[in-house]
This record gives sequence, C-alpha cells and structure tokens, in this order.
Amino acid sequence: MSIRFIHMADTHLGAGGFGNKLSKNGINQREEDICEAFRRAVDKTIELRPDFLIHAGDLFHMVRPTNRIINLAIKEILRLTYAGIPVVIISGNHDAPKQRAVGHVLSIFENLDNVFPVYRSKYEVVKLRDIYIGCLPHCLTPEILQEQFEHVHPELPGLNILVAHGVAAGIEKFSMAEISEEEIPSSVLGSGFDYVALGHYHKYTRVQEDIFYSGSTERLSFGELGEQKGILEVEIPGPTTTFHQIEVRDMIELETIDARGMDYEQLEQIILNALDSEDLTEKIVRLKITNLTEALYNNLPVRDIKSKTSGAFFFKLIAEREEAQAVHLEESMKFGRLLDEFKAYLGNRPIPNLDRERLLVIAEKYFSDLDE
Ligand SMILES: [Mn+2]
Repeated sequence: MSIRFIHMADTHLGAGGFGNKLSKNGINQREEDICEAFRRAVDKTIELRPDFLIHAGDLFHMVRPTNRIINLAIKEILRLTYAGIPVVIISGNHDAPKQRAVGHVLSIFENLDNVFPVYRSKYEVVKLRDIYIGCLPHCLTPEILQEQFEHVHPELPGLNILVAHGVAAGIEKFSMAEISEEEIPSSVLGSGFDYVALGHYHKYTRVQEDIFYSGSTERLSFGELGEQKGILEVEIPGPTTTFHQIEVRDMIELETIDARGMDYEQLEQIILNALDSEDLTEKIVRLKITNLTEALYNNLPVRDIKSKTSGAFFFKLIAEREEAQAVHLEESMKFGRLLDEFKAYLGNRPIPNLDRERLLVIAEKYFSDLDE
C-alpha cells in the first residue's frame, strides 16, 4: 500500500510587511498576497488529489489573527475537506499563545469534520488511512518540548509520519532571526519514521532523504530572496517527493553598486542606470550601495530614486558608508507622510546656522530608519 500526501507549512496568514500599499478592497496588499499564496497552495493540493494534507505549523502569523483572516482560513480548510482531503495541522511558534489561558486559535478547527489540529503543548498521534501521523506542536516552554521528545516514536508495524515545527539539529544554514528557539535533536528526527514533515525554516530544504522542510508559501523577508515557494507532494513508503512551485510576487535584488572612488555625478548616473536596468513594476526590490563617503552618503539623489522606483511594489535602499555599518533607507508611504509633516512643521521657521536642504536630507534618513 502506498500513500500520497501534501506537506505544506509556514503560510503565515495575517502577515504583511514591505510597505503599506492597499488593495482595491482597502486591505493591506501584502497581507492579500500571503492569503493568495495560501489559496493557490490549496488549489494545487485539490488538483493533486492526495490522501491527506499535513500543515507543519505557522498556519497563522499571529496568536490572535483578525476575524477576516480566521474566516479565510476556515473557508480554505473547508474547501480541502469538501474535496475529500483530511487536514492535519500543528501549532507553530507564531500562532501559539505564550499563556495557556489565552486559548489557541487552532482550537476552532476542532469543530470541523476531518480537520485534526494539534496544539495542546504535547505530542499526539493522529491516525488517518491506517497511517500514524505523530505530531509535535510548538510547546508552551522549551522544557515542555524537551519532555515531549521522549514520547516520539513510530507505531510499529505501520507507516509513520512525524510532523514538527522547529530547527532541525545539524543544519548550519539557518539564518533566520528566531534560530535559537527550538532545536529538534537528530535522535528524534531519525527515530525510524517513513517521512518527517518539518515547518519553521522558510526555504524548501531536503535535510535528509526522508526529512524535509516544504518552506513557506510566500516570502516574509528579504532573507528569502531567490527562493522558490511551494508545497511538497510526498509518497510513502519511499519517500518520493515532488516540489510544486506556487507563483508569488517577484522579489529582486539589483546588482550592488560599489561607490568607491566615485564623485556625485558618477554615482547618480550609475544609480539611475541600475534602476532602469530592470522592470521594477509591482515587484519588491532591493538595491545596495557600498563604500559611500560621508559626503556622498549625505547627498544621495533621494528624489530621483523615489520617482524611478514609484512603480515598484516596495523599494528598499541599503546605503553603506565606507567603514560604518549599514543604515537602511526605506521608501514607503508612511515615510512620505511623516516627512511631509516634518516639512510642514518646519515651514518657513528660521533655522539659524543650519542648511535647510541638508537638514531635510538627514531628516529623511531618520524617518526611514524609524519606519524599519
Ligand atoms: Mn515558525
């Protein structure tokens, strides 16, 4: 007997980021992007007609998603179960409350047929189509998680899947901010399961031949530049895996500009050429300029950059001084408004001993830092 299922993770419903653009419906467009990626992942799952779907954590981006997001999640999960696809979901670090009394948003799925949420800070085994699915959710404390490791083992004889959310021991390439959190030791991951479905790391990764991260379904940060997003189709015994890519908004990085030895005119021309070198329309774009002298740093052609990048979904400029650490300049609506208010405040107010234009340029930088 063989079983085919979908491994999905880190859908982060409710997350936004990359500016404050609004959709036609007046909702944060990035939040909409992330919902759309989930819808597409569900579409793909239904098209593939698997025996069931496993979601390895962080279905939601936060402990208390908005009503709109909860409604969307229920609708999409029902779309799966109505198509005859049972759903197993475990809690991730983003949707798990820090206090028991808050209650877990995944508990709403207890009320739906053929949806099996595991979120009670303990290891639980769900049996579906004669397959044992061992679920290790995000736990209230690292100590509780440690205790749960002892309960993790395959049920023999039978086919067994382990689902967990955290950092797989022995992987060095983790570069996410939340690294230190939960490490799942090799003794747990390698305890004889036919397949281990992991969540938390956003890059689709084969840890070992039978241990995988499906990755997130959209990009949550510039750290995910260049990564494909999607879901994994898995067949056991084997396992045999097929990655199915989900189309998401483009995120690009322009070639880094090294300003060493340039004068203002040269730098300005090179920046403008760089911004013309690719179509930025509706994309998330980043440009890094390194080795800026103090004088160049304080005189970046901010207005030109702004107008050249106005068609981008979001533009981020990283300007690095010669020796100092990077300072981030961000273009966003919030930034514009704040700066305009500051300009209005300044008005024609006399500023003795200060160059007004220069003050505005510096202010622009501070406001963009605030926006981080
Ligand atoms: Mn996570």
